[in-house]
Amino acid sequence: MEQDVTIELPDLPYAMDALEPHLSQRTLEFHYGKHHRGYVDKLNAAIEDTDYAGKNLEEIIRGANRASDMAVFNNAAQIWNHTFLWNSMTPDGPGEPGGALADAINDRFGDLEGFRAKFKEAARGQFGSGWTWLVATSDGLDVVSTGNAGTPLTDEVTPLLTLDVWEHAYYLDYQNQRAAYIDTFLNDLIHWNFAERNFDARSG
Ligand code: MN3
Repeated sequence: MEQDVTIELPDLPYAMDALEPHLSQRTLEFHYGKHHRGYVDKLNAAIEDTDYAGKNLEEIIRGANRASDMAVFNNAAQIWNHTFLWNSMTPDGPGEPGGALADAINDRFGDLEGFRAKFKEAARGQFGSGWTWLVATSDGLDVVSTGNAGTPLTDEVTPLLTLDVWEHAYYLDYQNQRAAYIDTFLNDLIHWNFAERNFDARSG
């Protein structure tokens, strides 16, 4: 019998060219259209006829991580991380954080510039491939990085924003200039309303 539930590639929340001139249509065509879609195709192939089939993405990530099933975990986490990435950026940026999140940023980082400096340092310092995140913990905010497909979804924190620092995320537009790509994210693309919604909805 065919599985009626498979993991699907979510739509991009904007058009392929919507983040220009900061990120090109060509980057999104590859990054969303090839890389993100590729993780979906690989995960669906990997979970076919297994106990993972029919589970949702978060269940697969949490279950696979504990079982050390790395191929399933890596593809599932990359799908989740990329969907979170697209939502962490907006063509209507940059804007500024508001509400309780703005207060939490000031408490933890001094001000918005302090947050940007901390995030940039972490994203530049991530060796090789990975992700940098703004997360809410039980004591406030933190900036963390995860290697490869790592995701804070498996930790006791609430992800608020992420930036993909794999080279495939920026190479077509910025070549090896990761710092310039990070600055563009921080200054032009961050979707603060998305972070605020995640912060206000946190459970801890
Ligand atoms: Mn990527």
